[in-house]
Parts: sequence; C-alpha cells; structure tokens
Amino acid sequence: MTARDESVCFLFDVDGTLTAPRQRITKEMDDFLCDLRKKVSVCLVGGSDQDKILEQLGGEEALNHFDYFFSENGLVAYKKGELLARANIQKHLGEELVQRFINYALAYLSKLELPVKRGTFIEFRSGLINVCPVGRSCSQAERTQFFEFDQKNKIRENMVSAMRKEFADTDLIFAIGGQISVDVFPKGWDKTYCLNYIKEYKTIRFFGDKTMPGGNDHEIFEDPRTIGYTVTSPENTRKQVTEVLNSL
Ligand code: M1P
Repeated sequence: MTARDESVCFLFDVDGTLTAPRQRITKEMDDFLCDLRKKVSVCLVGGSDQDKILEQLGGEEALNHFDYFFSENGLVAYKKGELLARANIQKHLGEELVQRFINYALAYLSKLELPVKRGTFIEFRSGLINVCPVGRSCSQAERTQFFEFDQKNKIRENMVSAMRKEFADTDLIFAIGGQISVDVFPKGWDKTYCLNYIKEYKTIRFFGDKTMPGGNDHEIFEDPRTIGYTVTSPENTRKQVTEVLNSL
C-alpha cells in the first residue's frame, strides 16, 4: 500500500457537499471518506454549529474521522478529535453592535409575510449569528416550502441587501449558506478563517457547493491558498474527488 501523503489536504464543506442539506451522511460517503483518509488528510469546514454537523455525521465519534474538524467556518476548531480553539463573537463585536444588529433583524423579520413562521429566528453561536426568516424550529416540509418560496421571492437576497446597507459602517458580512437562513459574522470570519490552522499542508483542495459570490464557500474557493472545486451534490463530490485522485 502507498503511504498516506501528509502534505495534501482534501477539505470539504458539509451541506450539499458531503450530505444533502441538513441530512445524515450516507454509508457510501462515510466509506468513501474513510478510504480517502488512507491516502491524504481529510478535513471538514461547515457553517453550521458543531452539534448540527455531528448529528449529520452520525455522532460525536465523527470528530475522530477527520484530521481537522471545523464548525462555524473554523471558529470552532478540532484537530484529531481535540479542541484547538473557539472564537467568541460577542467579545469581538461588542454588545452595542450585537444588540443593534439583533434589534434590526427582529424588526425586519417581523415585517415579512411568509407561507409559515415558526420559532428560533435568531441563533447566536460562538462565531456567527444565524438569521432564519421561517424559524429554525420549522419541520423538514416547512424548510423545503420556505426554500422554494425564497427562490421565487428572493426573501434572503433582499434581506441581505437591506442588512448590507444598514450595517455599511461595520465590518459585518452576510452570507447565504444553506436553505433557510443567513449567516452574519465579522469580516475574515468566513471559511478562510480555518486556513489559519492548516498551514502545514502544501496543497489544500477545497470542495464546496456554495462557491458563487455571496455563497458561504466563495471566499475559501477563491483563496490563493486553496485549489477550489464546485460540486453539485454528494455524488458529484465523490466523482470529482475520484477524478482528482486519478489525475495525480
Ligand atoms: O450549509 C451550511 C449552513 O447550514 C445551515 O443552513 P440552513 O439551515 O439555512 O440550511 C445553517 O447552519 C447555516 O448556518 C450554515 O451556514
């Protein structure tokens, strides 16, 4: 067997790349990553918080299945199952800006008419604030319904435009990461943040689905420190990874 190449890292987004959005990883993908890890370093960077990603990947043990495991864009970082660092958004922004933003977001959301509204419209995480017009406690059917409604009515796109205008005097960034929400974080706290922890690799190949401008994979996809690949589904991820391996 050829030895694992420790100078190469394959870094993956989660939703739409390793799994269907907010769904569990399939056995096929799990086995695929396990085989890949025999050849190169395998790392993950998701926008979601750690609990959600672990739920999708089959539980706590998944932390040990990746060389680096980054949630919230890398603001929460694990190396081989051990916590490396955790950022703190309230300390960075200051309470005044946090409240100014939350008050604006709640007022904006209160004016929206949607097919349904549920609970948890703002989720405060370690490294970002997630704003969700339908509410994070919606069911899977309501999630799909909002996603389709949003595509036709540009609810999130309009919200992001309004927020960019309102907070132009700050360094806040607004990114459409998943299907029902928007991630808000300080400039530089996008997925490129995780690259600070993985300087030992000569080559970092990043695979993500939201690589277009405004998507939460865009900055890391464009970053000169990575070779970026745009994928369209978990199946397409496996196809592209296999092609890359065959071309080496
Ligand atoms: O795909 C990453 C995104 O996953 C969730 O998005 P949504 O619930 O909108 O589908 C969120 O956790 C979001 O923060 C994250 O970027």
